Amino acid sequence: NTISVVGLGYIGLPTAAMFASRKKKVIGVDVNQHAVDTINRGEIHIVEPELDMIVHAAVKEGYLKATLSPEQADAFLIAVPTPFKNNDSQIPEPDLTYIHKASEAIAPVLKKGDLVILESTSPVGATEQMADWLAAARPDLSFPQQAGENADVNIAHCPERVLPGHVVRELVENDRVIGGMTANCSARAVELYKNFVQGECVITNARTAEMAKLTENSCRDVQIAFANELSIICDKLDINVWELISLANRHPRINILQPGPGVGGHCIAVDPWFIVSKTPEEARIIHTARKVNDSKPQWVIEKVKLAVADFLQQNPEKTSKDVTIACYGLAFKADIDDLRESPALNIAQEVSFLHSGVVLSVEPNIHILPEGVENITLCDLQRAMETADIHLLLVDHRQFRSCKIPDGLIVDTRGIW
Ligand code: SAJ
Repeated sequence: NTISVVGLGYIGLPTAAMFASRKKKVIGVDVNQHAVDTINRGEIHIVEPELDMIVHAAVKEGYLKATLSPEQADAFLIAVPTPFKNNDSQIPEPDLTYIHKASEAIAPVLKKGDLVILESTSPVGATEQMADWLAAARPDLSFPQQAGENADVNIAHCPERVLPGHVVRELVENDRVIGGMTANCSARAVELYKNFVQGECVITNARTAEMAKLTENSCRDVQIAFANELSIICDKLDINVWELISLANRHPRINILQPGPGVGGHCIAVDPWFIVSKTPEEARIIHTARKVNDSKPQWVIEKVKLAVADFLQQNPEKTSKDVTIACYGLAFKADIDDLRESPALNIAQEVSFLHSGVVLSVEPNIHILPEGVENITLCDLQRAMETADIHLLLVDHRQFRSCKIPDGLIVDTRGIW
């Protein structure tokens, strides 16, 4: 049987490659011509360890091909983005346009007996919504929301839960949550994933599967918010928050996470809003956690302003134009090169914008800044350490953990210096 994966990004492409590596015929579909061409040459357009070799072999052996428009298959996996709507609402709302477009794209080639799986992280109800879109486009076929177990097409939600940088291993080893719209939908989805998943495939319904994924990332966001709030409280009370946390974590039932400059990436800072926008009255802790984490960068910027004021008080012959600030780390977390939704990058840009003196940024994982990233002057670690008056540590990259602590005023958002 043939499997079609719609959306060949960070999740879709590795998933397509895993099926193909198990000698399944896979048709990858993407709207991006560049992605399609790159994959058909046996190359990849994203950064993920080990993936290039798997895609190369799958394309060469003829198990994987990419196209712009869907073709007939027996199973369709939808792995498209679910961003926010572009409105000014206080509570960002999920935008299901890509799921809608993917449903309309596959509808013409759907046939009786097919399985459609939604993998994109989605608000509760999105799988039922997708089923309604498919039903509207194909009135000649029956779907589980009308026909239950007698439906012509089976539908399930199986959220991805892999950690960027470890996708190839985690796709195989992680347990999968399988939320079918009916028992038969779940059973068919399990059978499909068992082609390469060695973890357990645990069955539930579609709504619970949607909520499970959002819950995992919201739980982490709330825990990080607790650590970030503690860091602000401790700063006021003149207590070292990292010492405090390591002491509290000696309790057998306490495990506090680490404070930082804010929460970044395209998952933890996004998914909790999918819960808050659905249930704004009820989701109080989840909403507050988002606000606590989102306000942390501003707090860090205020700390930098105070450091500049301290420096000028100690060096009355200087003005703020004479003060050099070095920012250490731009990525959204340690030891990666991903700048998307990075609080470190935002802070470094804002400091460069506000400060009248020189602002240098050190990012050992990036040699050339991606297009569109402005207000950043890259500098090597050694030179930044030697020339800056104020050192702002934003990411706990291994290079910063192992170097000597610089002289001068330090604002350390990660507690490693
Ligand atoms: N962070 C802290 N303090 C901590 C831990 C993290 O400030 O103690 C910050 C990081 O610096 C980063 C952000 O949180 O800015 C998120 O990093 P992360 O490592 O917690 O998570 P992601 O975004 O790389 O991946 C998460 C994972 N989810 C969970 O761990 C529950 C991953 O398994 C998911 O597949 C992924 O989201 C996703 O795609 O949803």
